Amino acid sequence: MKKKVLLMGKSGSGKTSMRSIIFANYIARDTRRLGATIDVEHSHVRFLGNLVLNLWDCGGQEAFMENYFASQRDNIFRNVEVLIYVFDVESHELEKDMHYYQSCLEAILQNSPEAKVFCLVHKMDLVQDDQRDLVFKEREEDLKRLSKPLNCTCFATSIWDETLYKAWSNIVYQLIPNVQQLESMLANFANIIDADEVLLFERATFLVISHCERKPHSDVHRFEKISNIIKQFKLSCSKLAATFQSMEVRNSCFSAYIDLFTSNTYIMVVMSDTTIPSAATLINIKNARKHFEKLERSEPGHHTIGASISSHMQAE
Ligand SMILES: Nc1nc2c(ncn2[C@@H]2O[C@H](COP(=O)(O)OP(=O)(O)O)[C@@H](O)[C@H]2O)c(=O)[nH]1
Ligand SMILES: [Mg+2]
Repeated sequence: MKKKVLLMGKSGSGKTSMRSIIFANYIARDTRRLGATIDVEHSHVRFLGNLVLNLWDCGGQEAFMENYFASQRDNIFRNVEVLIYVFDVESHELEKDMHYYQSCLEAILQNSPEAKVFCLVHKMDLVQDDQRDLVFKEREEDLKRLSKPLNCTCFATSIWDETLYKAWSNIVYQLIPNVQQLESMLANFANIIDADEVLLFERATFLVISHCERKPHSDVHRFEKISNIIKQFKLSCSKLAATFQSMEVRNSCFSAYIDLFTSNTYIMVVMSDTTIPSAATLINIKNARKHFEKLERSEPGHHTIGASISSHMQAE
């Protein structure tokens, strides 16, 4: 199942940087070396087995933009599932940015009226800490007003912290088939083993694709923080030619387990009953694996050979 994702916004706003960090294992520092994107760069990201994201990173120089709206209009804006529009929060040409955004929406409305629209107010790290909320709220209001009759979802992002993961997890979540079923299976599993919390991460990107919370937690940013930290750790493992497999963290209040799960996911289980031995939880995770594998394979009407081969390899 292929889904077309358009990544648009002015040149230098950070599109290629965020795509490289989420999907190509770049670290934030390396993005300074990225060259400008010429015209459209296509990449196919196999995500959760059958789901392939077809990312169109559209170079944002004005000459290209004009082209997208004229001669390339149908080609670019047809069959779009998701539009992600990136705004540089420090841009001095806000009006021009908004103008291009609106042209983009017009083309979407015409060619892919069902597309979901996301706006990222990006490079928030450049805004003073105590001003961020205010600046974002203002932009969000403007963007929502300008987007009508379409709805847009806005996120404040930066490549330098976990906000990038928050935004992309939300975006990708909208694209996953079977997501409700996945969620209810996860809730079921969490109940059975009496976990505080269970999360599923996509294997390559470490984006959170599903979670179940049975005990409230005060930090609403914890998922993105974990994605960010574990992804960094996984990358440093791969520099040593080692594969990150699992991890156990324990203190006097809880134990947390992160483990390879299905062919497409990692799982994290948080348990506050510290009398339950690790081995028991690890066996429970192992036993749940096959049920989740089955769900991944049973996507209605979309049995692809690639996905079944990778599930088979995982089963060894
Ligand atoms: N401060 C800051 N710089 C960023 C951020 N994201 C990207 N950049 C920098 O912005 C520059 C342009 O990024 P690039 O991804 O090439 O922009 P694109 O033209 O939209 O693809 C690069 O030097 C990045 O390192 C961010 O969140 N904060
Ligand atoms: Mg670029």
